[in-house]
Parts: sequence; structure tokens; C-alpha cells
Amino acid sequence: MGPKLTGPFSMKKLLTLMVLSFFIVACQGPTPTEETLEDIPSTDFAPAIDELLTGTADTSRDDVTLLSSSELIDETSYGFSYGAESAIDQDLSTAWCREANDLTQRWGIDFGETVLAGTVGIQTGFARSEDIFAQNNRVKTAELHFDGELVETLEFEDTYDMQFVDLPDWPVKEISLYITDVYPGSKYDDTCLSEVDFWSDYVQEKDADAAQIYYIDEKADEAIRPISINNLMIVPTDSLTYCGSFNSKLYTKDGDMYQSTEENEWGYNTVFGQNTNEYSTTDWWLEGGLGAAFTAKMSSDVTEKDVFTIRWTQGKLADMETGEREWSVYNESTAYPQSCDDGTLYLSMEQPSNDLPGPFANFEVEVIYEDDVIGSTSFNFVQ
Ligand SMILES: [Ca+2]
Repeated sequence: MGPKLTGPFSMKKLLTLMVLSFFIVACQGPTPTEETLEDIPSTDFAPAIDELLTGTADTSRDDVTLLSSSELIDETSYGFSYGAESAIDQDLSTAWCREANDLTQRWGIDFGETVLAGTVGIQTGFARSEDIFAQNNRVKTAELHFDGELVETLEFEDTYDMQFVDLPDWPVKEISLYITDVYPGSKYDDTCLSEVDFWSDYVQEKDADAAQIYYIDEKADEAIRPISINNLMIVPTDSLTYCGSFNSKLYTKDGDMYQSTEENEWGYNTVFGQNTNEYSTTDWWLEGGLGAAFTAKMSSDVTEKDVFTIRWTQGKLADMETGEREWSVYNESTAYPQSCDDGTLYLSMEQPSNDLPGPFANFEVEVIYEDDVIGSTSFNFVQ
């Protein structure tokens, strides 16, 4: 049985076996048992440092030092991190991304000890999804450096699959990749590396499918995604027809529908929200408490699996003189986007029918994704 270089105990075994070899050659004596070998002090036979190599699997991801020439700054409010550590977190949705004007384009790792690096699995772009991958640059060629010396130039295929490279079988403490060419993104000029993985089982087994399955099963649901919504509106339920479209000539009153007029019998015009915190005066009239629905067109990054929370708030008129209102949340519900024939996604939900606020109540709807309010709209009555 050969030494398996997987930990301190194995190291001991390695030493043990080296000692064993020495004795077999030098002494021609009987083969010692494992128990007697354990008693032999190893200090007399200390091997050179390079003979104490461990595989990178013995080196914790937490103990390595990462090096990068630059890191893209996230200028959105979504919370992306493009740091070098995003390339070793077993998560295809995160990536090290260099600044666009970075000419060095280096990502490196210092293991803190001399190792045999074995196989590395590289996801050559921003791999949160295949679409995002294609929209951003993918690494085409990169110089591989061992401890500051050029080893070879790696050439990658333009594929979403994780690609595997058998690294040279010699001791190394610090490995760097210098990106020298890319396949251009269809939409963006960002160059990213989602993974440079020395550790995972699927890397050792060179199994790109397993890498993908691990991502989908363990990480994809938690991925930060740039979810946004537009055309967020509150409309009368009766007017809502299909996938966010509605009949703009109808309004509701006492459960009946009417053709809209510029001014209803009480002299109210309707105001309802369109986009966040914006209002537009239209022909609509919506009786407080009856059949309000909201509808929102979702960004292309949303899927039917995304879960949103819809929070309805009412602001009852507390003081007719001052117009002061009392705001309170009266419902929160879970909602999923619906897929429409034209390929778009819509999110819509009718106002819950219980505990309806009466006339002269304002409404507000907030759309919440992973605890963040990502959009809101409201309507009120104007006298
Ligand atoms: Ca990652």
C-alpha cells in the first residue's frame, strides 16, 4: 500500500515508509512490523522539504493567500463581490472580475507551503448562468506561472463546462494565471473567473457535469442576482386581462365595471402608481377597497422559480381636515412570476379580500426579494 498524502497522519506514514525502505535496502533485515516502525524516531531520517509535499487537498481554502492585480468594484446595490476569493468558493455564481483597464490581469494563489498542485478546474467566465457566461468575456489563453516563473500558456475552449488542467508535477508554493486573451462577451467587456478549484472531488475526478450538478443543487438557489422590475402598477382587478396587460378603459365601482370618464360622479380623478414612487393621473377611477391588483414586468434575470413577497399597506384617512393618514401593513403574501407568450415574465397579485380598507384609504404595494424591497408603487385619491 503506497502512502496517501492526505494529512498529518499520512505524513507520518510517508516517513514511516521511507524509513522502511531504508532499512530494507541497508539492513537486509526482516521486514519490521508497523508497530516497531512507529517507535523509530523520525528525526534521524528527516527528508528534504520537497519530499514532504502534500497535495493541495491538505491545504485548506481558508489558509491560502490570494493575489489579484485588480478587482472590479460592484457599483450596483445587489451586493456582488468580485474579489479574488470569489474564484475559490465552489460557487459558479460568484467570480473574480478584473477592472476593465487592468493590463496585468493576474489571479494568483499562495498555498503558504510547498505543494503538488495536481489538477485544477477552471470556469473561464462569469458562470452564474450560460447566458451571463456568454454575455461576458471568457478566458481564451492564460500564462501559468509557478513561483514567478512562466511554465506554459494554457489555452481554453470556449465552453461553459468547467475545464481541467493537469498541472506540472513539481513543487510549487504560488501559482498565478496571467490572462493574455479572451473570447469577447456579447454584451459586456468584463473578464471574470468563476472558479479556480484545486480541491473539489469533481475536480479530482475531472467531472464537469458533477461540477454543474453541485452548483445547481447547492448554490444556484442562493445566488445573488440582479433582479429588478419595471412597469410596476396598481390597477383595478377587473381590468387586468393577461400577463400584466389591462383594459385601460374600464374602472370598477361597487363590483361593477364602467367605461372610464375624466371625472367620476364624485369629482374624483384616479391616481395610481407607475414605477417606484411616481404617479400619473389618468382616466382611471378606483374605489377604495375594491379589487386592486398590481402588476410588474420583471427583468430578464428573473425566473418562474424566484420567490417574491408582496406586501400590501393601507393608509386610512385619519383626519379629514389635515389629510393625515394611518399606515399599516395588512397583508404579506408569496408570489412567483408568470411566464407570458411573448417571452416576458410578469408578477401580479390581487389585493387580498380580507380586511379591506374603506374609501379614502391609500394603498401601497412593495415587492420584496430576499428581504430587500426592490420596488414599490401606490395609489391614492385626489380631491
Ligand atoms: Ca465562484
